[in-house]
Amino acid sequence: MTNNYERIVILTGAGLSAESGLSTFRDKDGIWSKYRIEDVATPEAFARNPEMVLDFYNTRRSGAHDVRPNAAHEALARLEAEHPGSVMTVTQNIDPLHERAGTMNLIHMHGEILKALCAHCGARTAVEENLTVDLACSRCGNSGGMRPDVVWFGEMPYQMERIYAALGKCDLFLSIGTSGNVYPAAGFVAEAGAAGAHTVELNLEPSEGISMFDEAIHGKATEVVPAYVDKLLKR
Ligand code: BJW
Repeated sequence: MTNNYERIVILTGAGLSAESGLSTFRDKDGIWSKYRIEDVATPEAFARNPEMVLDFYNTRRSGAHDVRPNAAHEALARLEAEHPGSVMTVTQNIDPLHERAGTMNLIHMHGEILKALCAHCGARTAVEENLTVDLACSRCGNSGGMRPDVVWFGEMPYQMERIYAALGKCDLFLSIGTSGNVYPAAGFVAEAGAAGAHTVELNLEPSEGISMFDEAIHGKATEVVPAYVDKLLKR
């Protein structure tokens, strides 16, 4: 059998990076078991208590410096490099593990922990160190507005037009390591399915949207993703 998929779209979530040592959100010991969303992941939280929000992301940024991609990130980079058609990876993750594995055609729809966003002028800059409330923006000079470049609840995820255009044309959609709780990402399977794509979930356990997928493979990302990519590339 030949691999005749021409356009693949891959959606990834926190489960993909779990075996690299990064916490997921909704698992038993996940981030939302220790923090309340409304305290750290909304624009209102940042307006109310910027120190608390910056601390939350400063801790996660320091954890992102030395973190390494795992076998699942590497398999997806190999798929992009070796698949004869197009492969677009859309990640909800703010960590840099896809790019560290070598993925090039990548959209960080929920932003990037290693970037700062100036709420005053919209400048996006690389950031290695902690953000503080008195830090001034290198572009506009204003202080008080330097926030992590991440998409909080109630904010519009990035590059949605590009993502929906790709979903509307894809013939294979893979959803990997995401619980399917957060929209608009949770709705991508329906978009891809409506476009006629074959839809596959690869996750530790059935997600919220399991009934919408044509196929599901459950197991650890470092096991099921390389095996699936091998199968796809050998077809
Ligand atoms: C493994 C594994 C292993 C573990 N191997 N697998 C009512 C209905 C519908 C929508 C809404 C609604 N009310 C509000 C909304 C919209 C809202 C939303 O979806 N809310 C829901 C909670 C209901 N969405 C938004 O606000 C979004 N914006 C938006 O809709 O814009 C339009 C708009 C704008 C303005 C006004 C009106 C409309 C923005 C969402 C932003 C999400 N932000 C976060 C934080 C970002 C930064 C950060 O990282 O801190 O993004 S929340 C958090 O959840 C993070 C993640 O990207 C996101 C998704 O989580 P993910 O990746 O799925 O992780 P988990 O933990 O949930 O799942 C991990 C999975 O992996 C599990 O299934 C495990 O089993 C599995 N796993 N180990 C394989 N080893």
